[in-house]
Amino acid sequence: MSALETKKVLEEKLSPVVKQAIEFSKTSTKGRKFSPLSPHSAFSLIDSTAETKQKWSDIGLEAISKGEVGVILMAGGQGTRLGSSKPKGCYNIGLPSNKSLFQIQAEKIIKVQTLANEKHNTNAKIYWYIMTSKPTRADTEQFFVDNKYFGLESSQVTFFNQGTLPCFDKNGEQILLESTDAIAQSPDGNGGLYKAIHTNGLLEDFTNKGIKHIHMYCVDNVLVRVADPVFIGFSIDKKFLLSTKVVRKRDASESVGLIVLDASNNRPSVIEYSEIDPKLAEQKDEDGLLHFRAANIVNHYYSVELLKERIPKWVDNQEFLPFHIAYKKIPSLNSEGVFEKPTEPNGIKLEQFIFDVFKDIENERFGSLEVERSEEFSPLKNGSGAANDTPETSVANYLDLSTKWVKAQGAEVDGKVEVSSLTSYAGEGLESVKGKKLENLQIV
Ligand code: UD2
Repeated sequence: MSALETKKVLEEKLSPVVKQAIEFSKTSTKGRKFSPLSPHSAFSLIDSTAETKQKWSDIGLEAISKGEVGVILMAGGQGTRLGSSKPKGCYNIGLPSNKSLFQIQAEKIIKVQTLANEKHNTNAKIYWYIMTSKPTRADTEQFFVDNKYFGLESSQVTFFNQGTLPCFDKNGEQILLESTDAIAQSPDGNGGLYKAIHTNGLLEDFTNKGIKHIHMYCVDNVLVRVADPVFIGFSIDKKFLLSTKVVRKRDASESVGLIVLDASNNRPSVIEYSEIDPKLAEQKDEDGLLHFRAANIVNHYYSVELLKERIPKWVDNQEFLPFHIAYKKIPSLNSEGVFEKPTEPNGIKLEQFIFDVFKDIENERFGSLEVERSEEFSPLKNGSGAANDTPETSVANYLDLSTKWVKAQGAEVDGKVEVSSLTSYAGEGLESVKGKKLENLQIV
């Protein structure tokens, strides 16, 4: 089919839905009622006892030792705000070790796999499924090959591509043309994960490998605990089908989604930062805390059982994965048919949001676990010099956590140190630094 025929067919099919998405983006939370999640769904690691954490960690490590845990990394984002030409995972944030986000995360997997196998005298593998988009696939795969998979076996890593969606003009009527024989397209958002799992046959792969539990996270968090046994153990212990990690929202304007209960269907929901009514974001309790403060950090647990049962229903279904719009500068043919790179937003990119399926989960099977931001969340979103979420804040938060860990073990530190993920997963196993004097920016 020619580009013009494709354009016509897709316009007829999608234009009404895109117009709905435009209307939704204008009204989204207005007139809707929300409340914080109820206590039987929302737990806090900050308020949990050491025994509870140990219990969850043991359950998670046992699942890993049985080879039942797989990891999905979402790495299809183009990192536009960061201004990097390479995929975000390749980015060297500036640690003393010069490790990239991909290397830090690969080493987390190696470490937690070792901890589980040493504890259970097994030789299990954690399989890592990395979702890329067309723009990030080649560079990502080459980076792993060049770095010999950072010590993982290449058979442990599977790359798979997410889908694309056509770009529309600003009123949702016409699909833009990238050239006379191609329509303009962009990655279909992190909600494209479910379709990508489906079209790439990953559910069969999970079954063949005996994987029952999936930890899904996003690439741009330098503190992420990949395949976190505590989180996986929590979800297994509570028999949740889907659970999400949250941190306390930094301030009303932080660019994070909010986990809430939607009164319209009494189901869990996430209100994205780009679609929330500022009044709702700024609402405070008597104690001065934000009323809505459970910040989504794109860090979810899924049971494979849930994915098998529900993905066929979710995919290509606007009820569960509606389009969200973003006005963007889209290089395309102008009205005279001449290719141009606009300086102002000239069209709409469509995205699906991974958390829009939360409403399909029965409340008693949905869990939320609040974790300590300083230990688990430091997003890399913006280039150097921005107010927050930059390479500098990522490095500072990583080094602060490492330094806290070694000081807790009785080391003396002249400045800050970097603890490698191969040395310690979450602050454990650092007894050897007791009584030692560590130099500034030393790698432990
Ligand atoms: C995301 C969350 C937001 C909050 C914030 C925290 C969504 C929709 N929004 O906002 O609620 O949790 O992160 O940091 O999840 N990605 C893909 N394919 C795509 C688009 C994104 O794989 O087509 C990945 C991307 O590589 C990253 C993650 O999704 O790993 C989130 O990236 P983002 O930049 O889309 O999300 P952001 O920061 O706007």
